Amino acid sequence: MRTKTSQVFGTFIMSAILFLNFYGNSQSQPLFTENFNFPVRDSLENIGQWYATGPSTNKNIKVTSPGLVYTGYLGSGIGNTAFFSNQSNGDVILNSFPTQNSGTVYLSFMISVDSLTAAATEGFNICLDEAGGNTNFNTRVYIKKINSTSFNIGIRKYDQVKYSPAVYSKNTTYLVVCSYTFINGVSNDIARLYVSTSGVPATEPLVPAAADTAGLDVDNIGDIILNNAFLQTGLQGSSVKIDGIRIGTTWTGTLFQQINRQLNLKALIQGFYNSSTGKMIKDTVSVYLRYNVSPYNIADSSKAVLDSNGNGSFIFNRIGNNAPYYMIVRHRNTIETWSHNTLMFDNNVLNFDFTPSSVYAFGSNQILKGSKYCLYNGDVNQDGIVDATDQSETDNSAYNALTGYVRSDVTGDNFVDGADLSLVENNANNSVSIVRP
Ligand SMILES: [Ca+2]
Ligand SMILES: [Ca+2]
Ligand SMILES: [Ca+2]
Ligand SMILES: [Ca+2]
Repeated sequence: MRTKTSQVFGTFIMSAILFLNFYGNSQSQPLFTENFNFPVRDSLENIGQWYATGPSTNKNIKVTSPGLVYTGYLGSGIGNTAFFSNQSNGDVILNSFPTQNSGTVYLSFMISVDSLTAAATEGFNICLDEAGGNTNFNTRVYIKKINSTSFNIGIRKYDQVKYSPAVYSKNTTYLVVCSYTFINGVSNDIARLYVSTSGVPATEPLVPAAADTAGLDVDNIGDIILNNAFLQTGLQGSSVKIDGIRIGTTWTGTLFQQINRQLNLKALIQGFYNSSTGKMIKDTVSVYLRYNVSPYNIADSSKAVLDSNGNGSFIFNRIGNNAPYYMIVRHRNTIETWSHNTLMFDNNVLNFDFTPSSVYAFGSNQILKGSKYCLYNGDVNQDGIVDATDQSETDNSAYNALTGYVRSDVTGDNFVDGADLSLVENNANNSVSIVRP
């Protein structure tokens, strides 16, 4: 009996631990992140799933460079930032995330107020909102001008603003966390505000900077709104930057967990691929995501192994969905190869296969082996071209019968010999080199 009881109890404990692990992990990944990790734009509309709600005007929320920096924050120093000029009839734009109607929704971001005009009073540039067509602009984070260089920060759940007494300065980047907690019962949900001037609190502070329960509760939260309209904000003509937006359902998940966006890539490396067996010698490659305009800044990178079928999964978490990037493959002796066009993650996933046609590489820069297109290799010194320098290094390595994981092994068999030299010579004769925009 005793044994049986402890077994049952043990099984229960294990199940509980497994359940908590699974539940904990699935709960902790953020619902939404936005680092504005794409080129400077005159309007934030129509990229990254941001779109205008209400009339679209030329009083845009812009994307400007550089992004905001706040030491220790996951959203710090990535890409660019949203810039608000607080115009008359300015744009109101919206993005969506999985709808929540219980627990707490956390929203964190960096904010820098760069100017406060003579006419400015108090207003807001960011808030949460009900999912779908209902707009109630809940959980607004307010700025109230004290004078031209200082301000207060407040929170408004639904119809009145509660300010923290702390005084903040312009041209300084602060970390703001606000939250909305659903509570059973009528008109009792709570919106809370936390502001950090340095560091990122590891756990939710016991006392918020300000909190508000006044007014109606919302049915759910599923949208985030950015607001450039001073008729609603009262910050007319003032300059504000907001960056590194993160939304989640726990404090630690929002501030310390990543959304993993996964590229499922298939690519074959010329010398590593055997067209008679249809298999490739597996090896590590790096994938870079670059902006779609010159100078094609690197937005993110990831390293993984391409397996014997040429398949690999690469995780990114600095970029977002529905923004265009060139995808670039690099490998110890492969010619850097760019995707034929820009690509976008959708719902945190991107699938891409270079092998069915040469055209999937920019400039059709691939070579056919059997029925598959492969990335050219032989660029031993990784300078972007296969030429006499690569030949010379491979020749030396072959002469010395070099073994192991070396860059002049372009066939991937951990040995440098005539086969490697032959491939490098062929590609050098054909002046194989990077083709890129
Ligand atoms: Ca940014
Ligand atoms: Ca309630
Ligand atoms: Ca070279
Ligand atoms: Ca070899």
